[in-house]
Amino acid sequence: MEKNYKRTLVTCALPYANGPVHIGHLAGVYVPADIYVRYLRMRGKEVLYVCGSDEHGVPITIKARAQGVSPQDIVDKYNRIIKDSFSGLGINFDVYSRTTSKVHHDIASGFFKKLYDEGKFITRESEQFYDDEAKTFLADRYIVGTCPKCGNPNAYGDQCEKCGSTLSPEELIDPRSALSGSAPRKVKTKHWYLPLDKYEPWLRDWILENHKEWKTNVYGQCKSWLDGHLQPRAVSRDLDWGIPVPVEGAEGKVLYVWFDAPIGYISNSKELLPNSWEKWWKDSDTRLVHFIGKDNIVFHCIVFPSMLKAHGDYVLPDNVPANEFLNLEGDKISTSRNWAVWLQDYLQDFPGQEDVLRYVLCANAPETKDNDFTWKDFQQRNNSELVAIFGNFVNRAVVLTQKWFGGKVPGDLKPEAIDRETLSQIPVCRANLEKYLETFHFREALKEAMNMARIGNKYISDTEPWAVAKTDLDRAASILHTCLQICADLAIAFEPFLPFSAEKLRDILRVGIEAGKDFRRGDADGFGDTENCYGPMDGRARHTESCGELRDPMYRLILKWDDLGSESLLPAGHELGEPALLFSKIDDSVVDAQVAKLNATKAANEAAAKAAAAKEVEPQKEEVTFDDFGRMDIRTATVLEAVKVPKTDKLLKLTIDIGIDRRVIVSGIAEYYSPDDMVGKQICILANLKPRTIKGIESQGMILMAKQGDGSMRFITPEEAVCNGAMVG
Ligand code: B3M
Ligand code: ZN
Repeated sequence: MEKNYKRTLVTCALPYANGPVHIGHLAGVYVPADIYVRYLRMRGKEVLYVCGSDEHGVPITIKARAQGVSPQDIVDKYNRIIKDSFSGLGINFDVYSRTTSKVHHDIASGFFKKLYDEGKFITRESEQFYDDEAKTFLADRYIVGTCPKCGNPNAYGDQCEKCGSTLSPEELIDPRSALSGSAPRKVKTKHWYLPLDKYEPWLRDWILENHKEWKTNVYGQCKSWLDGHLQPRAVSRDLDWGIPVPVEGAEGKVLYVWFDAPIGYISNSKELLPNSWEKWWKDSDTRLVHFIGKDNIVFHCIVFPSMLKAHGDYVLPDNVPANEFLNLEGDKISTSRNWAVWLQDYLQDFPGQEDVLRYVLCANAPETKDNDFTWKDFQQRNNSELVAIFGNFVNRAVVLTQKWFGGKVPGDLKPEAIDRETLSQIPVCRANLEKYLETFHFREALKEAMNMARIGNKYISDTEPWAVAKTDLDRAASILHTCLQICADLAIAFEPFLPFSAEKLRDILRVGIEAGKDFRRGDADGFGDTENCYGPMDGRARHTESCGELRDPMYRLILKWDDLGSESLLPAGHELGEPALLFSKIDDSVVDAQVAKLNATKAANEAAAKAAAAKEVEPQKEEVTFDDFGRMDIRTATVLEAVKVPKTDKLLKLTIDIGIDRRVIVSGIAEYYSPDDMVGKQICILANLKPRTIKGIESQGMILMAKQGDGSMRFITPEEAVCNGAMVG
């Protein structure tokens, strides 16, 4: 089954251009993809690395309406923000285009038209909510009403944000249009469907028989979809934002966003490589790999492949290494609740520490199950792994070389067995590293890279060159010679994971790297602007390869992946650059500030939820006369004793002093107050309520409580202590 492909096309899920990117996206999709691409390129593979923004779909129109701008304004804004923040983290796609581009509209339209002409779709009529006032069909999100499950009066037609239930607009009680507020009516509409059921036998064979190597979470999800049997899927929508359905009689209809978005991978490739894109998409020697999050599995493993199969011209994905979700401090990341660490904020708050985030997100990647990001773990991994192991090792090796050998790699003057033994462990790590990277086990891969640093760190601690140098400089030379070889190994091995630090390390070692080739255009860098003129990524190496000239002769030493683990990467006499710290410690105050930011978010969310709940006030009751009111004996009282009523959750038995007597009232407040909270409290009661027996206890009156929309209750307490029995009125 292992095929020798000529080239690899790597795509990353196209982020919706309606909000910035957060750590969940990064850990799930973009960091692993970037590691993979960098690795393949270092190994000399031809790779095209494609992403861009997904700019259609209803949520974008909703955001635009909410802000009083056009959908185009929204996508223009976020396309740029997202692209810039990716690049701030060292994630530089060959192309980051957008699904509102002309090329994309043409390709997606043409794709639909071909399937349409060949009779690959079926049509179906259905009834859809229509807003007569706004004269438009309503997407599920544009219908609001009361949730049948929890009574939230503002549930959406696809979901209730209060109780989290998935809904259909038909289930809403008293549905109304979010556009005009009027009650929508059902109107017949026609749509095109891709009959996925017809592709089911083929999909079963293709995935379940021929792609058993897919990650278990991906394979498992596919299997359960297939076992549940597939239904035809609508590929059009009644909406005015999107790519118009290119057939007659389809006015007011656009391609469903999940039909056009994956075609964006093709369009973006064509936009970058107008003359040679087809070899990437139509030649069976191309290996297509989609990096996505788990919520996109069905679209990339079932729907899009069926579309590609129906079309017939294109290659199918060879692998779809989807990750699970990353949580944040124990809670699900949520854009609407602002429960996230946003990439742009991180880049601002942690300048120069881009790699720390890359490291932590990879070390914690939710590869097989959901995982949690915490700021404490972030700090801990930085301080006790990056700083204490990797950085500390490199720093000791380089500083001692400066001190004792004038900054030149010393010769291997007095070798001992431990040197060889130590170096011999590196190729073992390398073999594991490669195996893990090639099978999308990035966490394990990172551990192997880190093991190389651990090996170095242990070796330098065990051999103590700082002490040895004082008595045996030749032996110290051998030790540092060995250490520096490992430093060079690290500069290679970490390039895919921590490109900023790997580059810093190469500057310290004064070496370049053969990082492979990419397709980024940019004349300033000497790439040239023709599509076939692509050059290596690394600043130093680029210069050597594109024009044969060297910026600095010391960089003539170019490391390659294949050098990893060889025993003489840095020859004796090679002059090092300036020592510098690769990583720096992150103090408690820094992570505490981040946690405080999250706590503030949490508090704001809770307050907003309370305010929303409190607003759900009861309508006014029937009118009463002054006399009616005058018959109520409402007065102040003090709680003398409070005990829980046995075998109940909610009831407290209170003994109270009401000025005229002492009596017992049973009250359903145990959820909100404990008996201890109660004793000594001054409250208000309705004294002349006819006694009732509750759980065998006679209750003589009622305590007045403020009851909020969420059901929570609070006492009505005099502003300051008054005598018991004071009349309220
Ligand atoms: N726009 C991203 C998401 O579901 C979605 C991916 C499209 S990939 C073709 O978050
Ligand atoms: Zn609900």
